[in-house]
Amino acid sequence: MSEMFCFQCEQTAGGKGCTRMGVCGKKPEVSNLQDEITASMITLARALEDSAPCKECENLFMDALFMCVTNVNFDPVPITKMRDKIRAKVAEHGGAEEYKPEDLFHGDEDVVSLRSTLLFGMRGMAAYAHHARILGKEDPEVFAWFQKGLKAAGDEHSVEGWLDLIMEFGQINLKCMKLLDEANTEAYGNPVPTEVATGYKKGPFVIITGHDLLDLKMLLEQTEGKGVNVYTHGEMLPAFGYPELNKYPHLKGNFGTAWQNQQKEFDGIPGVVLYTTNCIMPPRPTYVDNLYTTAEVGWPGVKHIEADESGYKDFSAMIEHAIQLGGWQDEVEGDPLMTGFGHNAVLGVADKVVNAVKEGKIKHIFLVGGCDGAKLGRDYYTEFVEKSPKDTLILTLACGKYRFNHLQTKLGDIDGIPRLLDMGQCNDAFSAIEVAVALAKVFECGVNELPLTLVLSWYEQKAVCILLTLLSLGIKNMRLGPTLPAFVSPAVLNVLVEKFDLKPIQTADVDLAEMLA
Ligand code: SF4
Ligand code: SF3
Repeated sequence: MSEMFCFQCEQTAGGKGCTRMGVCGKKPEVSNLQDEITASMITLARALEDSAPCKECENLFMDALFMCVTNVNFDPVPITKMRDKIRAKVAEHGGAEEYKPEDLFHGDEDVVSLRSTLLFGMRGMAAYAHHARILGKEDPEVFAWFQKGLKAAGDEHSVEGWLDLIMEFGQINLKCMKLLDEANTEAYGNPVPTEVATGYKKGPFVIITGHDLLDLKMLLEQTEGKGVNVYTHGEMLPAFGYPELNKYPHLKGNFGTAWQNQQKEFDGIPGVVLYTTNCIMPPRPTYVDNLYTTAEVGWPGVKHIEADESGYKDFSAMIEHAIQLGGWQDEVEGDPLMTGFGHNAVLGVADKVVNAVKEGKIKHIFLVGGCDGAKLGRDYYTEFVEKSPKDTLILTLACGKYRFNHLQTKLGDIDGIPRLLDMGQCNDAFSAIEVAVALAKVFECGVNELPLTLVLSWYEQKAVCILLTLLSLGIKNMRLGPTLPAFVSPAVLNVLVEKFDLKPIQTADVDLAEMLA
């Protein structure tokens, strides 16, 4: 009898499922609570079926789904609280047939696969919806879909019915990413190509990681004039592209690389770290006391900062802590990185790109994007970019870029267009879609006819929702790695291969040769 079952991320045990303890550090208690949360949400969605949309329930769905994303929350206390809140809502609305945690894994392999795909995708979208909502952006269709999707996840469907539902979800997630793009660009301006310092300066500091730009904005405001520097980490790097965030001189640079290196990079640091979303890893004793979490993130015993009624977060105790720790006593200068190539910046030079394609100076465009992770097989992405011919452009996004963003200078440019263009965080897959659609218009063809190939890396559920959006747009011939999701059954994979030519990555040499043939 296994103590838990979770197979939602790429590092799942043995490529099948974590049954005794999560490879990520998730304990059975937390995994089982997350299943209870998911089952209770399905019961609540059933109970709400005929009632008018309930804002409170929509927010609850969103936050609870977000909380279940890999590497977000490992603390049974807030997770139990969340479960009880949902159960109280179920009791308030009453009358629905109870959906039980074991029902999540009930049915044949393909049904479990399809149900899990939908639920995991929704977890990813919930994170994006959360970021949009705190910036005041809401799309009723997106928010109402949490209830619709959860209710549907508890229903029976044919395989075709499940696939239709998953494709519908992909389109809703596209709307959600658009909403977040609007929220970010309206709040902080359109990203502009920006050079980002790496290494660090003398003095006290806060490192901010995760994906939440509003947390960064509040942190920058509250550290202003206090002699405390702020560094981005992981998925926060693209913040430098936004004029309204980059205008603060004490936003000094980017520290470290992608999430899986944090235990090494944060070891013994003389400053504090704020986690705004995933990915938090089991902290080492050498830095655990310097950590803070906020929003849906949690780790047992790590200090948590809540927003007040108006959304304001008081970071003063954390900033004071950073001052007391004293910060770095020396300076280290690393090679700069470039970011800020969002859709506005890329489409701003669209004429140049189009001409270079027409003149044969750009033969192919690759989107090499997605999550990073600990697996050795992820060197594929470094090798792929290193070996990509000089007449190819590489768009990238999300934390997988740390596999090759240090190669920026070496990769060079084509007629002044840098060959490597960092479009931003994972949700900025929206930017890549905008660019692809615009290019298809200019060349009067479909996106699949463009000299463009998507080479994706996945780890957690945000990558799942993005993949579903790309499939729902009919994008074919994508490569996915480093391994295929354990929750995709062989029969479901067959459908994806037949319908969309989705392929697992092979070797960089073989894939490049195939794509450029
Ligand atoms: Fe295992 Fe991933 Fe689930 Fe963690 S999130 S328990 S590593 S499958
Ligand atoms: Fe990375 Fe955790 Fe997915 Fe936003 S920070 S992409 S893994």
